[in-house]
Amino acid sequence: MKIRDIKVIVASPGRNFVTVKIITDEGLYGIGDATVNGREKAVVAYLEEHVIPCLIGRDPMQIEDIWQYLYKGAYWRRGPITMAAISGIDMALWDIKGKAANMPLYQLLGGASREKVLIYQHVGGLTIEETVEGVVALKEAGLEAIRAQVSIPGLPPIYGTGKAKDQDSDVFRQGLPTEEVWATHKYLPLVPKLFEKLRDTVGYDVHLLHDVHHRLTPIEAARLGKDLEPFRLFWLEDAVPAELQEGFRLIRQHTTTPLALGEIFNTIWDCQQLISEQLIDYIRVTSVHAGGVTGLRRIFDFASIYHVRSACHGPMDVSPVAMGANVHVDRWVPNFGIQEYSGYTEATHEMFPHSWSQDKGYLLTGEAPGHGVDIDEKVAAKYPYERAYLPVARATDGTLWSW
Ligand code: EZ4
Ligand code: CO
Repeated sequence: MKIRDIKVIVASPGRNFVTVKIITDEGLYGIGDATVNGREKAVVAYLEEHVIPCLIGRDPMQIEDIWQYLYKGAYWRRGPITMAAISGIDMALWDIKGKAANMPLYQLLGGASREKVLIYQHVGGLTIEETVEGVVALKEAGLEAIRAQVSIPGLPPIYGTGKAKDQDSDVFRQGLPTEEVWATHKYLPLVPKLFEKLRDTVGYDVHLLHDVHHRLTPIEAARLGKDLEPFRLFWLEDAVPAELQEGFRLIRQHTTTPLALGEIFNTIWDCQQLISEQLIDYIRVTSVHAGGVTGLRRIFDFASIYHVRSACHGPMDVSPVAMGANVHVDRWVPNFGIQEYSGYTEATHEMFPHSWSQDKGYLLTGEAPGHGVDIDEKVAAKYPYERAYLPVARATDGTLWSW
């Protein structure tokens, strides 16, 4: 079998997705996700100019060799753009191998360690009351794990907590980044109040999670983790930006609140120290950003010897294709923790027909060969690319903040 053609499809059925389609001379094809939220076209150029010409005519069964060729062979290793391109190609090749073997991906990996994959979904509110209502509703809908976020009173709504004020502004209409306002001293005492109210209302049967979006320093995160201990969080996510991995030693000395990290990591090297020193409990790398199925498998196996569990990032900008790859890895990986799932627009489901499905608080892989996700190119053509960004954050005095 030989790779005959590789297409890159960019479409925006609610948000932008970059999808790779590898077509073989035997008619089999595979699909991969290569989306980097807010930097999509950089990956398209990387693939079209630098990757695809090198792969035409190669044997698509040689997944490991192609991965190494694109990683070591580029000389310029790592980085989100390179690794998203590798991830998209890798996922599509595993899809082809699954179809050729007539086996679902989790079988190729070694078979199922579990029947279904635990997920968490998101609730955000402008007030504590609004967030509590949302959590109650999701719990009643059958969710077993829920991420809860709340806006800071007196400041405009922040990402994940409701419609931002400037979504009505010119900046938003021009597709430029919105700017959010941040105040650590107001946030730190607010979050424990939210979780106190949540535990009073829903009890301790449901898992509760919280995402800090990298906005704290280690000592501030240590304080927050300590204050949250009575409320038994499943985890505190992205407490601190982790370029300085040893920074997590400080948080760890002070709190038993479990820590999760990794949604912006690309390789095992970004989390090697965090894992080997047992500074985190969950590693949140995802197939589209950390080297595809090949990358995830390597990172999760490494994590397994240090009691660190998997928790693939799965927001709306991780496409249903990457979600398919994630769910198959989740079904296999022995040290599975949880899978994030924030749902998709109707148009996104229509554009990516998929064999995975949701059953209340779980995702099921289905039994289709490969990762079981396809792309409907006619639907994709209806939703052209639109420039869009993640927001940026500034402190109340204007200082640009981590996000
Ligand atoms: O900010 O998906 O846990 N999920 C998150 C997400 C990320 C975006 C980045 O593209 O924090 O909302
Ligand atoms: Co996050």
